[in-house]
Amino acid sequence: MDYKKVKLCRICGSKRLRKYLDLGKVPLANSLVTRPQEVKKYPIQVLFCEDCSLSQLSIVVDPKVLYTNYPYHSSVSETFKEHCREMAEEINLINSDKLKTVIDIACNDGCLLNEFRETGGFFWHIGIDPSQNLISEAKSKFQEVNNKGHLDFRCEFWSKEVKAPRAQVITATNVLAHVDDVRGFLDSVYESLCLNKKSFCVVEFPYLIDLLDSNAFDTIYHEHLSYFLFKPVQKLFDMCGMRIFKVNRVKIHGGSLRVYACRKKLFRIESTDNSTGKNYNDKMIEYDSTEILPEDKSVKDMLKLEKNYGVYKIKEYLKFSKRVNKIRKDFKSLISRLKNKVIGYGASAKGLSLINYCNMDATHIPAIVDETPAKQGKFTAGSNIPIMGYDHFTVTKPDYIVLFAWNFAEEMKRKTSWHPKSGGEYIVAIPEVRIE
Ligand code: DWN
Repeated sequence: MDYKKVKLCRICGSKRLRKYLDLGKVPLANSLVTRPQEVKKYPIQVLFCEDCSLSQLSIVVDPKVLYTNYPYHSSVSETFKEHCREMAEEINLINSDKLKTVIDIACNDGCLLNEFRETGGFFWHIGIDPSQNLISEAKSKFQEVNNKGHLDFRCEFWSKEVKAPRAQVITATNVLAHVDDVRGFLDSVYESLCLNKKSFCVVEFPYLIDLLDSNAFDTIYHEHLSYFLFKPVQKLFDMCGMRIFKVNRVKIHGGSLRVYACRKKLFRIESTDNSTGKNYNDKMIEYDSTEILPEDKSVKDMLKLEKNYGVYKIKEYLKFSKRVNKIRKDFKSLISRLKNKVIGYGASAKGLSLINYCNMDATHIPAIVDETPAKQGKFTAGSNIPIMGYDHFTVTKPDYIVLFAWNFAEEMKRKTSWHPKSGGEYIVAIPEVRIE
């Protein structure tokens, strides 16, 4: 069996898990195939923890199956690159050390570390990712030793067993939601943060309130094991000896949270005997990290916002589940009506999940254009839709383009600015089915 069932909440250990969404059985979104074929399907159900309010999938697929060869390349999107640049700049403002080590967990193709290299001072940066194909590419693109520093890549899962050096900054974007043992993951972050400096980690993940607000049920698939609110995440960091001192809402991927956290206790060395010039009596003094990284107002504001939303009770989620059913019906009927006139744009995991949730295939969507070379020439899993390069637009000149990566709609419309001029239009399914 390449998956296991979830019996206890992965944050608080509660057994009180209630199902609020069932999307049937679907293939793994990113397991693209080289020719049309039947593939294995796995259940998709979401459970709500009545004790800590974490939403989580009912099963965990073996991560080696999901990530050993991973076709998603984050730097295909210019918008994501800009996002990484802004993030690196914000982090450099909080820790302006000229010499620092940054570890990027789940570094994908090295997009974020490249921005640190370009915006920071001297460095020894390390990217860690379990996907062999991505690490090989990142190494050939970026690995270097020069007079400014050393950028290094390692193929490994970040887990409680990982052996990593200490770092002033640890970043983890779009990975916490993919992890089953979240406590082991954060315990290793804790171990790797420097003891006595302004050291912190920055963790970014899709925000459940944005998912509910925009009906983004297509972002619910086997890679995303958890759907986070701020409160359970704060509890999780606390359980791992850390404290969130700042949180931002950011627009990326349809709405995410960026949390900044540090060790609750730090250490400084105090010399008790200056007369001998020796350090025998030096002492490690423990102190509270709020002295150097005080809590920002954003932390209390975020808790207040969530409380007002009513997302600590299952009622909101049951309403969401009804909205999902309507979108599935509307999308299938619109595409069935226009089926000979559409081409998809972005073979995103969310798009391929949507297609499967609506029981569609190549008779509905004849092709999907994607600019990731690793996806081109392949077929979507289960729905067997061919994935084509950008040139396919020029050949087919579709009347309608379905934006399967609605989170990058602006960028995709910019890249197809010829399209409306030829009389065509765009279709999106999120937050509701519409032609725009
Ligand atoms: O957490 C995850 C996130 C952040 O990214 C993953 N589990 C997997 C992945 O999800 P996704 O595949 O839904 O992500 P995107 O970034 O919405 O996918 C966009 C797709 O569209 C990519 O295959 C790249 C492609 N694309 C393109 O061809 N031209 C994207 C843009 C912006 C473009 O201009």
